Amino acid sequence: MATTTRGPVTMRLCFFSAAALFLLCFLLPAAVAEERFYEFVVQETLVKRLCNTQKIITVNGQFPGPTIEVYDGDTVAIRAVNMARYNVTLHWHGLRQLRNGWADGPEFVTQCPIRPGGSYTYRFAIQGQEGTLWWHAHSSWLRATVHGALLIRPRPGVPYPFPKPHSEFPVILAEWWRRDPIAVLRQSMITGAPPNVSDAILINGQPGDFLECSAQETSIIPVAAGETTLLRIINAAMNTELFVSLAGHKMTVVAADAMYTKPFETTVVLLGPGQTTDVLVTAHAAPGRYYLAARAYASAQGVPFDNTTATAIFQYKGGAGCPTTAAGAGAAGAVAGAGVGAGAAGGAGAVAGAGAGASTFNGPTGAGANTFNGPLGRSKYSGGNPGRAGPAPMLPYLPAYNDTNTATAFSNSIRSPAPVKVPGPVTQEVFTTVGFGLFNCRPGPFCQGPNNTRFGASMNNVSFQLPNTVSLLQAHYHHIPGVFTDDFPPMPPVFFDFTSQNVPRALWQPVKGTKLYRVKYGAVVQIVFQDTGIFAAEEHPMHIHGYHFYVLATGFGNYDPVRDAHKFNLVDPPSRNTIGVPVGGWAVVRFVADNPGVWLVHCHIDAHLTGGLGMALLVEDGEAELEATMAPPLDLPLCVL
Ligand SMILES: [Cu+2]
Repeated sequence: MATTTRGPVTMRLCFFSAAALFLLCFLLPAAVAEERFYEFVVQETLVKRLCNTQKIITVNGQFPGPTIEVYDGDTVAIRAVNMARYNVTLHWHGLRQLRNGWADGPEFVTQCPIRPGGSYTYRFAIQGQEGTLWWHAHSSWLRATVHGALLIRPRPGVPYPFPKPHSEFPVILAEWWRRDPIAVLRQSMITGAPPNVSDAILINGQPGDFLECSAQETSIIPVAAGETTLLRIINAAMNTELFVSLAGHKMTVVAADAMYTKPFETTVVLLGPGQTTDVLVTAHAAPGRYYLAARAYASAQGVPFDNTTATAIFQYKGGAGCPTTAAGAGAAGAVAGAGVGAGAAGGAGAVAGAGAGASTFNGPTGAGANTFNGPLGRSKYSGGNPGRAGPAPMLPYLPAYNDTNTATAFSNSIRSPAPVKVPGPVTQEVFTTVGFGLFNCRPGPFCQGPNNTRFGASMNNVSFQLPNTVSLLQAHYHHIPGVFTDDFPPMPPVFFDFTSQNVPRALWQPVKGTKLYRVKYGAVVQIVFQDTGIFAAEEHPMHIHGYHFYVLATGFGNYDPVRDAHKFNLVDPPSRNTIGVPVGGWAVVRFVADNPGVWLVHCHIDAHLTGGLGMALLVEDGEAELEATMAPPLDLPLCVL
């Protein structure tokens, strides 16, 4: 993928602005901010997984997709060219996109899709954010294979708030279907049944040693004894919350959702789809090979899930059982120790195939885009598996699929590193249920949900419907009537024992609508997400576009505003963009509405979003010029009205 760096933004400012800025330009180092350009070609690509060759949609032929590496303060332009046969949009998950919803990406929320043959350049600034984020398609189910890491490094000269790790490695978790994921979705849309569960969990594009035809391609994470590696873990899975464990090593959590956290040690990490977690691992075990494993946290009882275990190998350079030379004589593939050692500091780790017979692990290639090529480079490899060229790696402890205690303990450990100023008092409050619903239908082929229904989901009983002619943001900005209403209810239409396992059937059927909730610019917004027991209670990872929010409290059962207000953490709550609402429980989040526009709020489990588990906030403009949504870019994809 081509990456070029254009002139520093500060220099450009000098040309275009007046004397006051001129002085500023002298004071700021020229390299403080750069404009980075990427070209993302969305295209069909052949890949082999689970013994079969399939066509998937990728960016630039890579799966996982290219890594974007930028610095805080940079401006970024990503030209998306759609060479696939599906409509597509791209979303930059966790980026604030201040006043710039046009670059946010969710289809029919902030833009119409990029049609096949079309293109759109996403332009945005990184303003005061650093850490691990990711990007993904936000159209239909394309994000199953159209996703990648988005790494924001601190401004030059600004250190991490922890000792600089010797190396870094993205760990991208995903799901694989033996079929086209779009076909899986379509089948569900036709029949009304929930979509089929995936066939394998992936780590950096590979299922690992325990799935058929996969062991030879298992992802390797090369480490050097005594050195510390920063693992940037991203849950890009469509529908599965995942536990991640590493054999023989403790992990120290230092960030979540691109916000630093109070460091804590753990043996297991939990991530819902959409979430990221950075962990430091010091290689102080006996040199050798250790499995990094991921498998489901399936919080809903009696609901099918993908129960496979994905593995990668955390491999010491030159350790016992770790090949050190690139013998490459066809049979047992070798790991080139020299390549591993080179240039381990700084950039993201890169795994790239060396072609004929042997697999070589190239060290990080330094700054710039696309240093993580994932497994594609090794896909031709047909000899022995590097990961199997020695003693079997040690397997880590993994919690049981339904281990809610471990999930809760992990989530509750995440805190801001220092006391924060929690905004208050609250000026706008929304109490919303999040959960399933079942639409009654006439028994037949289009009524294949549980007990002759069509499967759905809702917030406050509204099952969210996207428009299909123009996006919500365009309708808002251009005052186009009839696209949405702004009457999303700030509380449920009926109060009941939300988390009971016996919610009366009369309450199971939601109402379809495109309802937005209007927020005053500058309002202090508090949202209580309340899970329901309708059909099944399940943990829902709720994501708010355009914002980070403080998570003041979570709990089980029904939220009680009097009792539970005492549980609010007003000292060091974590700041996140995606919060797992506990199964059969609730979560309270708070933020200042300082970003005007239309912002999707939704469950990041795509099967639930597809069912309608979403809504959108309409944050009004403030009074000042810099408090208003920017004008749309000229190349915003045309809508077919
Ligand atoms: Cu959900």
